[in-house]
Amino acid sequence: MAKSTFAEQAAHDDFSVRQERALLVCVLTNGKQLVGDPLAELAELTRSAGAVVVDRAVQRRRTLDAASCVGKGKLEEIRQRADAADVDVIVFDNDLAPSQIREIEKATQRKVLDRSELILDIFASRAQTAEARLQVELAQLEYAAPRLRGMWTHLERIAGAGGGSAAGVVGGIGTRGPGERQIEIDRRIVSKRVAFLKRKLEAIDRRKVREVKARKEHFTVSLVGYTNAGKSTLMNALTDAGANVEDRLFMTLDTLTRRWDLGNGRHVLLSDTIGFIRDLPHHLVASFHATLEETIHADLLLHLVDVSNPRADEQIESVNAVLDGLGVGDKSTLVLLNKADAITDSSILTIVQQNCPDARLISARTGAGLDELRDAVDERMRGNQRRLTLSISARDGKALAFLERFADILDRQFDDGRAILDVSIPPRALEHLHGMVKDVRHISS
Ligand SMILES: Nc1nc2c(ncn2[C@@H]2O[C@H](COP(=O)(O)OP(=O)(O)OP(=O)(O)O)[C@@H](O)[C@H]2O)c(=O)[nH]1
Ligand SMILES: [Mg+2]
Repeated sequence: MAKSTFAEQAAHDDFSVRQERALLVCVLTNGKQLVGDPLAELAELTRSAGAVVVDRAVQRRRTLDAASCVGKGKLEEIRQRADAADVDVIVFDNDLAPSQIREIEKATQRKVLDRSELILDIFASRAQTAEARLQVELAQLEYAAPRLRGMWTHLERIAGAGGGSAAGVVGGIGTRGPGERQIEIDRRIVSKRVAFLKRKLEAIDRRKVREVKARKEHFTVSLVGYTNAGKSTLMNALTDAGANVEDRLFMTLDTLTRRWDLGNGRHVLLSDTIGFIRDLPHHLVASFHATLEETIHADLLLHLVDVSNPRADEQIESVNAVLDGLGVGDKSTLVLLNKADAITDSSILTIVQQNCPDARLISARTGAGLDELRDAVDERMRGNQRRLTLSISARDGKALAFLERFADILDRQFDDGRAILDVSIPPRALEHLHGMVKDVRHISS
């Protein structure tokens, strides 16, 4: 009796906390260099999506198989291994065409996902804010749209085969069967929803642009980097942001901006945002444009690298590619080699340092290198400042208060109702001052 209750309970527990069991597959084509475990990142992504990795298969081929990515023999081996390990889902590191997914699903009788779908799935499960949810939904629908066609082509074919005289003529009269109608309906629903989401996101984008512009008198610094590099940990070490930190990919999906006091009366605004990854699905980058607004307009980027990761060098390249895609590849950047406390293979550090000689070694966890980082940011900010003498009305309290806040006042004198100020001022603040006060006079510059 007790035994059966226990068994029932166990079965119930198993059901209620059941994580999908995943088999990972990667096809390496010739010319692709192998650094470390080729499935390490896919395993992390799978774990971050909430599934458990139970088996892995790697195949080397000259080219990818057009029909099923892996060859026929490997496909049969995958089917057997999926049966043996009671696998629910097969995840491919390679991006798959809809027809390839269908082919592999048919052969293995399992759900098949590719890397982009897995990333979209993680984003969907992490999206907390209304904005992030809209952004993920748009990316998912845009990714799904071409697959919709794929999903229904078998019905098109069935309808075509039974289409009397037009049978076999692609796109002929006989193809307008129920499948075709269903595709039209689905496409209409998807495209209406996509248009709706785009309109909403454009409005959010415009609001974000206004918000970012409103901060333009501040020097703004944005953390960027590969997912899991430690951006939120650094944000928390430098400010009181209280950002969520976890050893999972894509923990952060929004942007958090906080004041970072540089310890000498000066401060900057620091933003922590979404992490990047190799081959980030481009729909995601496009729909997360509003979230990346701070990064796009930042004065300085801090590119954080997890230098304890064997693929640190590759990850730098991937982040640079996303930054180029956002049009900020040539923005002023400091490269920070994070997790200095966790380095086990110093050859990785050597390679990265050769490629990025100006990079600084830090640890967001232990705080090592953070004082030097503060000084370096302060230097960048001040390097950016202009030294000049201004004359404004001594009665303009608002302008004087603004200068106290956003400029370094090196000397001040009053003469005939005017304040003559020797200042070191960021260009943005000077621009803002001119918008605020009509009679600012530059005495020297
Ligand atoms: N050993 C060590 N671990 C660190 C350091 N910085 C961050 N971590 C760990 O790395 C993991 C990821 O940290 P996060 O700060 O969430 O990374 P992130 O870059 O914000 O990641 P996403 O938001 O997912 O893109 C966590 O487990 C952190 O504790 C460090 O300097 N040393
Ligand atoms: Mg984060």
